[in-house]
Amino acid sequence: MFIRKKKPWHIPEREAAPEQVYLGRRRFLRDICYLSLAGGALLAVFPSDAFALFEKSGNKDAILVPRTPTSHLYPAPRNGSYALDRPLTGELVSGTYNNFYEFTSDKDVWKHVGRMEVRPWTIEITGLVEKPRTYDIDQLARMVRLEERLYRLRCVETWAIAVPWTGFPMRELVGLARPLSSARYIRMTTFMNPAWAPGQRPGAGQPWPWPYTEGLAMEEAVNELTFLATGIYGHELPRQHGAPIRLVVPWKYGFKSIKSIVRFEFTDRRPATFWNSIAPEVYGFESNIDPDAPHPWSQKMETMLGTGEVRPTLLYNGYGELVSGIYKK
Ligand SMILES: Nc1nc2c(c(=O)[nH]1)N[C@H]1C(S)=C(S)[C@@H](COP(=O)(O)O)O[C@H]1N2
Ligand SMILES: [Mo]
Repeated sequence: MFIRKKKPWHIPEREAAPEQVYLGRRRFLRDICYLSLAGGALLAVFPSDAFALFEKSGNKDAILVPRTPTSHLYPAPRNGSYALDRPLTGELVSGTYNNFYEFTSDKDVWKHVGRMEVRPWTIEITGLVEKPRTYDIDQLARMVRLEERLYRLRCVETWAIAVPWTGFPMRELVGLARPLSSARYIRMTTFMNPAWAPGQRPGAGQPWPWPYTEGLAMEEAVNELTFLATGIYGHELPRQHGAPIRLVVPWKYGFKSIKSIVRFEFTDRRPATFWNSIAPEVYGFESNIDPDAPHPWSQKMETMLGTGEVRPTLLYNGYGELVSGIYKK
């Protein structure tokens, strides 16, 4: 993410179908064959075309949905309050172009997550709370009311998606924790497991500050938009999207939406976060989406994955009505 490559997410406009069109397996094999024949040359000269070809071919194996003790909770009823201004991104598109640096710094995360085990999975609630406790993920999923919401997600790299998440508002988790009045921030942490995650092994590229951490101010955490997702597209999260539970804060750049969370720590200090410690001038703690804020590369436009549609980026990603009040003080 730090070093920008050529725009590999740019997918030609001609692929206009908003909903995923699944082509047959034979077609996929043929395309893959072309891909490996044309191989490196094609990728080197026409990275975007090669990528579009791969996605169109529809590798269903890319989307592995874990079966768990709470699979029957999906699909959850949709909360219609969160309408989209654009078509949904196809499942194979958003599930084959991901950021998850624990596994790889390339976008084909789905090929690298096979060792990750999503059960058993516990979530620790700790720090400045009345009710510190460790929850089993399935216990927690039964305690809350799961719902589906359509949200946009905008990566600071300038690609964007629009997807149906399943989960529950983070304020429900805050309610379970009962923060003390001294708690001002929540620090979230992703798993640390080099046996699953090659990116966390010693000598894997940059000396990154694992585990991945992120943080929100308490007022942000209890905003109605702030969502903890356990599912997407009407089923549980595939690993590449951050199974079994990840944050979704759609008015902030995508890196704030931390994946595969194991701990929520309530604290009185603004926590250090993964990308902010690596490059504070590029990845601010707040990182609200703002097309006009000074940034090393322009944030004015965004490209929808799958269709390649280029759209102007909106302040707070278009969610200002719900969140701008937090910042006007
Ligand atoms: N633990 C962890 N969470 C993470 C990341 C990561 O590398 N590790 N990448 C972030 C970035 S940069 C983005 S844009 C979103 C992408 O979410 P998606 O792959 O589900 O679309 O996840 C965010 N959450
Ligand atoms: Mo991102």
